[in-house]
Amino acid sequence: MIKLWEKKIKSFEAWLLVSMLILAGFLTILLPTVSQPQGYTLIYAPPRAYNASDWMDIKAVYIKETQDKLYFYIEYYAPMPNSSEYIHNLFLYMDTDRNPQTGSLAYNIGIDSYINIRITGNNDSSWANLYKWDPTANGWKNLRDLKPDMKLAPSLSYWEVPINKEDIAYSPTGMDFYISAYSYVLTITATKITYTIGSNNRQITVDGYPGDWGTATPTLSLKPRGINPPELEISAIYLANDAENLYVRVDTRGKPTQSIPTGTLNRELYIYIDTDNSNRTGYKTYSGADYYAYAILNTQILKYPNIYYYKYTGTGTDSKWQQVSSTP
Ligand SMILES: [Ca+2]
Ligand SMILES: [Ca+2]
Repeated sequence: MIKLWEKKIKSFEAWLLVSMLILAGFLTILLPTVSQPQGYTLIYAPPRAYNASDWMDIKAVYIKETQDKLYFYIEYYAPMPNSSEYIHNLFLYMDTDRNPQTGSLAYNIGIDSYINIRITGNNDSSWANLYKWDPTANGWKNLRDLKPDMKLAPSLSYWEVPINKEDIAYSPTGMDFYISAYSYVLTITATKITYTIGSNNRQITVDGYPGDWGTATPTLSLKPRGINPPELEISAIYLANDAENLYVRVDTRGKPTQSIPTGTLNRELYIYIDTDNSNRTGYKTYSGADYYAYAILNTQILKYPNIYYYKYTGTGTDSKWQQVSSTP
């Protein structure tokens, strides 16, 4: 009985240490939730990042210890939709000796090991690996495939991953860690559009308001695909030009979120343009594209839009591009 009690105290101390770098982790230990998974301790309940999408947001991180293993349990607000167009990618960095001088320094910790987990919504592409810092080679070594041991079912709203304490040289003094989580959705599949310069001459002011497009019919209308969340689904694309510019208007199914309180929401669009309408010039993989524009709208508390323009410099089969300009 006494032994058990001692063990419990020890592991409790370990959890306190583990949670040191995690904001609010210390407090939440004392406030277990009703839905807590069996045997786990809640170590982090992050603030809600993106209310528009439950499957993208992490709800809680739990940890469990046995004789030989540590288990991480990462819970989202909802399961991913069952499709290869949805992706979770997560990095769990661990400073297992709690020493910033050892390992790879990032996020203010000396990372000795990390876990990378990736899964698509229909589980057609997934991996889970444990990497360990190799001080001799000054690089990362893929130490273990964790996929066979972990729960990675796409219909679940959580991941459960065990790691051997021995693999990470875990000690009862605990560790510091940092979690970095990404969620992706493919908002439009590769789509080809033909536009003839002069077929839609317009005076367009690029301000986000569609009034100057008049009653133009879309160059391309897309069937509803039920993308979650709807604001990340493209519903129509319009093209127009004046003497100087080609204009692209992209409509989304839902109203775009203006700002999010934490984390980052990126909308990215690649437009490959075959300006001479010839497959014999440009990049053959993209129908002879001679240029491309990469547009990003980065939404945090504020918005940071930017477009980068690239010119093809390769010989047709190699992906060689040179940036020619950029504009906000
Ligand atoms: Ca370290
Ligand atoms: Ca071309």
